[in-house]
Amino acid sequence: KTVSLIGAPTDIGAGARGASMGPEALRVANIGPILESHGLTVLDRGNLSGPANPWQPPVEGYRHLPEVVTWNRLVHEAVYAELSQGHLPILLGGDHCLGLGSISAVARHCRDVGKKLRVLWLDAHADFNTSALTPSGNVHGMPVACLCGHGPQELIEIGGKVPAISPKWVRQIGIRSVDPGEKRFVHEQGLEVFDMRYIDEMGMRQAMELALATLDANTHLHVSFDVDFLDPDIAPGVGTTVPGGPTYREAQLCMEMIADTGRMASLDVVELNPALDVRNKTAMVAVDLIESLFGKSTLMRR
Ligand code: DIR
Ligand code: MN
Ligand code: MN
Ligand code: MN
Repeated sequence: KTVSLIGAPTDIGAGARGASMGPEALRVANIGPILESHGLTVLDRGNLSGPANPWQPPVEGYRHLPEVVTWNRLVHEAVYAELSQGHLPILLGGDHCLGLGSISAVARHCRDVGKKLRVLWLDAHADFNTSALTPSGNVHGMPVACLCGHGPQELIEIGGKVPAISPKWVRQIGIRSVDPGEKRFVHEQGLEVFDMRYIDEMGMRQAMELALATLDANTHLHVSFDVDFLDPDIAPGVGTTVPGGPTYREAQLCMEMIADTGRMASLDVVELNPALDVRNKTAMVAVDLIESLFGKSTLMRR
């Protein structure tokens, strides 16, 4: 199996600067060699090059919309090209607005080849804001809504078809911060959310069993891993920490259960912010969890 690393060094959609350094921090944490040690062929495609962050206030509910569109077009084309070659793309973000470019490319690929798509959204946040609902104007809080067709025209039509995905294809895990208007919209659109209350009561195992139910041999599983999914104790290097996230063990189980399906065919690793990290430990825990996503396990299992 061949995986392609695509660096997207930008914080264009975030509320804090520094996620632009994410790709390099993941490389410093040895993401490439570690994946190779699991028998994968790794192609590091280097970094995309896009507009600088002008660090301006929101305009009509969006910060940096033209630059966000440019970055997402670049990501879309890069991810689509890798999928077309039969490679498994790993997007190294960058902030989570880039999930729009990445997942719209995955959806387009699935239409090409007649596959079903399932999106696992591992995050502290639902990322389901619109310009009318957002408290910040930061587009990293909007990619799921945009993918489902709720967003500015130039952003939602990047993958051609609008909407790129249906809310029915999404499973969110680890959610613990949803803005008031966003909360209503999540319910209205029927997103399936396994929030921290659910994980507290039922456990990560039950959450993942349900989130991964009904995958079949024709399903393309996309994992969008916002590093702020993790508890800030183990992952301080993100722009928007939210207390009460999955522990190291819960996160490992989550990743191992995804690996067990054998269906993961694309991955985003986003929101890592080395400027806020401690000796690169968040990058290292992210790479450790990515190893589990690709099948690292303590013993062989039957
Ligand atoms: C907040 C924070 N919901 C917003 N969002 C995210 O600004 O829309 N932080 N995604 O990482
Ligand atoms: Mn996110
Ligand atoms: Mn988040
Ligand atoms: Mn495929």
